[in-house]
Amino acid sequence: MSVDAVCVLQGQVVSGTIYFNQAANGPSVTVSGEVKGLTPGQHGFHIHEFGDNTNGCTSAGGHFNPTKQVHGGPTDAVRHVGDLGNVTAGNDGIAKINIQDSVMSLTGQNSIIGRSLVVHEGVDDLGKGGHEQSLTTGNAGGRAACGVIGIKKQ
Ligand SMILES: [Cu+2]
Ligand SMILES: [Zn+2]
Repeated sequence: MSVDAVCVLQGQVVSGTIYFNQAANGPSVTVSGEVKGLTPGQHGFHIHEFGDNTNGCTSAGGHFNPTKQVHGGPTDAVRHVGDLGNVTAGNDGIAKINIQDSVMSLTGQNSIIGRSLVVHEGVDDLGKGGHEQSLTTGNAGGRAACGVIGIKKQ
């Protein structure tokens, strides 16, 4: 049995639907789907700690970080579990997502189910920007849209 999850991203102008799949005991999570309404270019894309949208995307908290590391890029050894880097929108404002990640999971300690997915207004510098927020948020700016990751109906 594989595990399937889904997140409906909702913001003022940005929206999208993102799917997560992991084979039974599989080593990685496949993240796929589409985000629309973005400005062209790169946008930070992270799992945040809480599946709480009571105060909009703000109440999702910081990046999901059960291992207490500093912020990084998805291919870095040192990163938050929630760090998926950037997604890139074309001139049509659409970003097509197809990511494989072997740090986060849909089961166990690093499970992202019940947490939030956030897409940002700006670029995630992957911890390398030298800004005071680089090592916590990647200095990716405001939260353009968010949604709670839930178990998908089969
Ligand atoms: Cu974020
Ligand atoms: Zn992070």
